[in-house]
Amino acid sequence: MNHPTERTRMRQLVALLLLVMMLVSCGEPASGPTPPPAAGAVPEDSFGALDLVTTVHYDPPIEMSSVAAVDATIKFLDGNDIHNNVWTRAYEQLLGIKLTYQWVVDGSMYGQKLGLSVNSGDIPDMFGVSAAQLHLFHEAGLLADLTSVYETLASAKTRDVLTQDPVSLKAATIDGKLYGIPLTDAAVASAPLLWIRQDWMDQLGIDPPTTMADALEISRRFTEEDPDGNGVADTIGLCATKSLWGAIAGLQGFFNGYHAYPNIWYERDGKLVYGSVQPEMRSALEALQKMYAQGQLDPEFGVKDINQVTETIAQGKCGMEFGVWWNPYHPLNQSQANYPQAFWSAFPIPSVDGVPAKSQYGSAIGAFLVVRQGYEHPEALIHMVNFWSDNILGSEDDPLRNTFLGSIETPDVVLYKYTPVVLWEPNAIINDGNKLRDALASKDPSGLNLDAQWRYRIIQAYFEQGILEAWVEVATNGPNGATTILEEIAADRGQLNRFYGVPTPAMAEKMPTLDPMQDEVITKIIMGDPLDAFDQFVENWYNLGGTEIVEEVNLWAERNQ
Ligand SMILES: [Ca+2]
Repeated sequence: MNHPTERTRMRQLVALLLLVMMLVSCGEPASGPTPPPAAGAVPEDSFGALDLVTTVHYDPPIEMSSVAAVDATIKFLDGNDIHNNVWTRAYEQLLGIKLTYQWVVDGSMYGQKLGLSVNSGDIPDMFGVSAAQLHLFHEAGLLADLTSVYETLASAKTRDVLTQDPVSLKAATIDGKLYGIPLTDAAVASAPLLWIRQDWMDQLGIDPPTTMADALEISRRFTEEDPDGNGVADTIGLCATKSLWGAIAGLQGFFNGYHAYPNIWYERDGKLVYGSVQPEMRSALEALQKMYAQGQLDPEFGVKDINQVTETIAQGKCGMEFGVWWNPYHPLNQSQANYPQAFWSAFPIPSVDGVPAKSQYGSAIGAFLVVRQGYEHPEALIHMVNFWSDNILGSEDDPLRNTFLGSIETPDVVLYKYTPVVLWEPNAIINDGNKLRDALASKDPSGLNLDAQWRYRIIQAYFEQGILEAWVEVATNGPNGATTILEEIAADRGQLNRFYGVPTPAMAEKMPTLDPMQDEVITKIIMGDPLDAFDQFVENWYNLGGTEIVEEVNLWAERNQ
């Protein structure tokens, strides 16, 4: 056993590391002190000392104009700004591309400002667009066809990252031609899992759930059998928010246990159907209604927002929630802060029958990089993407990562925010978790990058020194952690939203009415309205525009196979 003061120091260190990593992984700049200013102006870049891969060097250099969204929270090292930073210098020195920004605005103003620029004919050579803008600008004939430059110049790693998510290139393809580079991210990260208070299960001698019947029984026992042992009936089985859906205490994971997929489109009998109006919804609603009637949901869930549910979790009153893989970082960490033994374990969504349940998720593609029609070097964008993919993605080289992404010692300076060319690997969370687990199993962290080595130390601190705060890293990336479930979901236990286009005309017009109608009916049924209200809702949904939306979505699917 360690000396108490040493344990305290270790506990503080773990808390600090978790905080720092959370800031880094969220990309949220910290509000901490700014680093001491460096002497002189812009520090010398040490590109020559790095083992960098490039696929072009324009000589003489070419010009490329762009536009940038830079929020007030983004910090720069001394002497740097958006026009002169490690990324602009790397593009110029290493690739021969002089990247300049015609204007720079706050992220919230970007879409509007871009629309004004384009309308006035002032179109940058390369820029970021939303899915709607991609289609709009394409229809106006403003965008370069990137099909052949992508096919001939994209590096193996670029192709890999752009095909890990099967819909990302499709989302940038119009009439068979590629008009943008999708800015990829981890789609599976939004897939729901079931989080359960492991310490309560242990207290009551409960085995892990495999069926929804098991999950419902756990909910009942958490409500009726005083799992926190305080002699008061003050706990509920399942947390939910008034908004019903979301990454924290959302109910979509519960519905998935009944093979129901609210709010997404999936294939059934050769057609795309809307999950919210399928018959499987009814059995899930029936189960939730029963749980509510028996006090297993918060009686006031219909008015509680995410902050109030977070408070319920922090107070140690809630035993289960359907959420995403990172929930231990927030908000589940708060129950451990108040109850040191609190430990939440992730489980795959249990199934109502013998068929494994699938977690629903949607494409993570929200934006694309495009090139102006008529720009002399459309291929330059592909070389910039290659530079990112070949050097940054999967790199275990700490000096390289520190140079281009940011150093963990100055977490408020997030260097990759200075370039528009940022693609994350859809499978990175899974791969990183597996590397970490391999290192833990062999007790050999030497092959891990700095960030992973810190995670390794945090998990070791939990098992070897009993530092309970470290449970969050154990529950996510430790043995049997949440990221192992993401791997199953990515393989064959996921239900991907098959509609990834811009909203169809009827969708744009009718969904703003249909969505609130749906949520109101669901909330009321859970709180006791007759189940027949669901059948009435389905009829209304089709009559009030749903029929038209289904037709349009299936026409879209035929054109986008
Ligand atoms: Ca109690």
